[in-house]
Amino acid sequence: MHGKLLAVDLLKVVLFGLLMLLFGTGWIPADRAFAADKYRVLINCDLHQGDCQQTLGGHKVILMVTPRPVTAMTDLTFRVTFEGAPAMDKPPYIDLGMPGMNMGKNQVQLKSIGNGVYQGRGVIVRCKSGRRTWRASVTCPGIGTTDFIFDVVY
Ligand SMILES: [Cu+2]
Repeated sequence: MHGKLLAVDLLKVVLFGLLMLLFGTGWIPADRAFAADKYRVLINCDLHQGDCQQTLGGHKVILMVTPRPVTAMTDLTFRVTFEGAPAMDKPPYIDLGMPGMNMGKNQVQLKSIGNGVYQGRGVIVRCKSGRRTWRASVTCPGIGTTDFIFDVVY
């Protein structure tokens, strides 16, 4: 009786140790966090496949991020096209962040390359939670902001 109890306790300790080992390595929480990321339903854009479009102040706004697939901790080029090339007092910019999480300020400054096309470089960091849903908020001063929500490869 006593011996059996001890064996069960030992089994619990071993299982607990195994679990700690698996979770401690990091890949299980990251995987689980990705699967359980409720913000994935907000994704409105597949930047891995190509351009994404939104409407801002009656203008079509096209976002392109290269190289693809869009990967964290990589030097990325962000290109925003404003169809109709609306006049802007100041250049547009992009705020990179995650829905539901404060990731600190990460702003991409864009420069005009002509005909309503603006370009800049930036880096998307790897979220420690393992969640991969990111948001690029494109702000056009004097016109407004529109959000592109997309998956990032880690
Ligand atoms: Cu995060």
